[in-house]
Amino acid sequence: MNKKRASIMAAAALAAGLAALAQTNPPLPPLPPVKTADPNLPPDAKLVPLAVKLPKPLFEGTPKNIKPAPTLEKYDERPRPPFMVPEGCVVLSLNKKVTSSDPEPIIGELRQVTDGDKEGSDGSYVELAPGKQWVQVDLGAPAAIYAVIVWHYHAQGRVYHDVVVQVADDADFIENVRTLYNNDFDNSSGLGIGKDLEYIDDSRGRLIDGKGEKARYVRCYSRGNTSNDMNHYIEVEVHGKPAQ
Ligand SMILES: [Ca+2]
Repeated sequence: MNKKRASIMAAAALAAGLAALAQTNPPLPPLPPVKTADPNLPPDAKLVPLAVKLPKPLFEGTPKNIKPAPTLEKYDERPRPPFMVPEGCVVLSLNKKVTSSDPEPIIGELRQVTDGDKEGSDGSYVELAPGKQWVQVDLGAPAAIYAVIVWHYHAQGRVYHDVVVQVADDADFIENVRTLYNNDFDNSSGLGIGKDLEYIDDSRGRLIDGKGEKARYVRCYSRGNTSNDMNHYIEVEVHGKPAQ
């Protein structure tokens, strides 16, 4: 094969490759709205999209350092779909009292978990000891909870393990404990087998449906992550309506 013919064939192969790429990767449509699964919503309830202020993203594209797994949700770069909740939801957690299984964090202070700063940079996250740890927000009074949004860490793609989010009537989590989210698929944290998927944390945080559960306390568990054994929290934001 002469040089000219080889270069024509290479160009044709490249064009065919690009065409195939364009065909297999059409722009994805926006994700449709998701409604809260509150079982007590009246059928005529007026729902509005939950307003969430997001921090600056610190990475783009699907993180390459995380291997796909059947227990891991496929990463989707598209904006989070509108989350539809009853009118009148507000942020209930701002500057509310935070306690933890690790009362003296390695980095940062517990109050940062509810200070409204969700940025991914150093200085905005709290680092807790390795292993199973939790942070807990006291809303100060019972409220109907419609969303718990958790930002663990988003300077780099990471999966936090055994993410369990619970609400309860009492600070010790003995009375009327309800689980909103649990992705501990092998019960390594001992809170029961979770059916939710693991996920890659990013600047959007993880929005967990509160389903209108009435509670005063919100507790978020984790047990290390794909980069190290530590536990990190940037912000836990609870949205809902103060109980009537
Ligand atoms: Ca914060």
